[in-house]
Amino acid sequence: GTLGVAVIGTGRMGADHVRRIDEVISGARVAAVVDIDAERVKSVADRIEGCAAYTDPAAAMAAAEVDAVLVASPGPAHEAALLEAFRHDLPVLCEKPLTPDAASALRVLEAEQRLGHRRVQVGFMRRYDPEFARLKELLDSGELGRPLLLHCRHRNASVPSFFTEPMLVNDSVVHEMDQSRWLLGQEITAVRVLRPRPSAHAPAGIGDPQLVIFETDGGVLVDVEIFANCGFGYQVQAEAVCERGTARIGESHQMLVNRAGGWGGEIAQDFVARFREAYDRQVQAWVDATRRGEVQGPSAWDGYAAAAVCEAGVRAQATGERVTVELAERPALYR
Ligand code: ISE
Repeated sequence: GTLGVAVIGTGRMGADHVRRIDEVISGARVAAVVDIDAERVKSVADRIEGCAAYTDPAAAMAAAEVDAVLVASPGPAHEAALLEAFRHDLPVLCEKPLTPDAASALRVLEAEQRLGHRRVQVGFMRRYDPEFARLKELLDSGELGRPLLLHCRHRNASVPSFFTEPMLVNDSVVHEMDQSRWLLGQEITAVRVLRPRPSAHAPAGIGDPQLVIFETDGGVLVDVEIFANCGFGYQVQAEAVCERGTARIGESHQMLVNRAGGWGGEIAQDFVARFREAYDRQVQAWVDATRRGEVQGPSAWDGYAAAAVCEAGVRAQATGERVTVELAERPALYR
């Protein structure tokens, strides 16, 4: 039957997932919404037929109508929500990050292994973006030979006032960590952060932009331009440089407009717009797999590996030094 989903967190991302499940996705419905803001969560629930409002995730997960959980609360609240979902043995789509640091991510891994089966898909939605999926297919084909370099650009038009310099790594570049691991099928072994003279428009307390360099266990060098306040739009681009050719994504100009005296295209202004199709495909794939009793996509191990690289990245950012990444042994459940 239809999957009853409890969405935890009705902020920017959670509210967009509520809309997506209610209006776009087939096979699921929003059976419950959870937020500490009682007013906000009630106003969200009131707009959806048969949806109950909660301020306590545990109460929502205990409800008979809830078959699965989508965690879209702030990163520090993810561990408690995931452990509670495991207590009810519920499938979870957990927005990135799995958890903000390696130690808490390992606690989630250990708890999931005690269940004896995977329950978590992590919301690294770029894997579901058509352009990234095509790039992965091309690299996997071996047609261009071995990847040597991966150039990435991650530009935000602007970031919220609460954004901090470590969030550039933990909240933004975390996507390039997962996409690099996924595209290359390799682990990240070291991180460096280099800084140009900051933009005059850099947000307070943030050296903006920054250049983050990953080394991988396959010998590839990844460079990531992270630009929090580029001012002109939201752009995510990647170029793989291989032995026999290169492949570049994120350049598509959907619509070119000619008008008096000139021509031009549009640029998305935020990630919700730029990755709308990726989010739709990610959540639909999660609902379909869950209804088949399967778990697919980025696992809690991928969430842990990203958390470990984030910790190294924040240290590299603060010290200006090359910081190595030490990962725990990869458990059998995630091989
Ligand atoms: C945000 O949290 C995201 O996940 C977006 O994908 C990213 O582009 C943005 O920089 C983050 O703040």
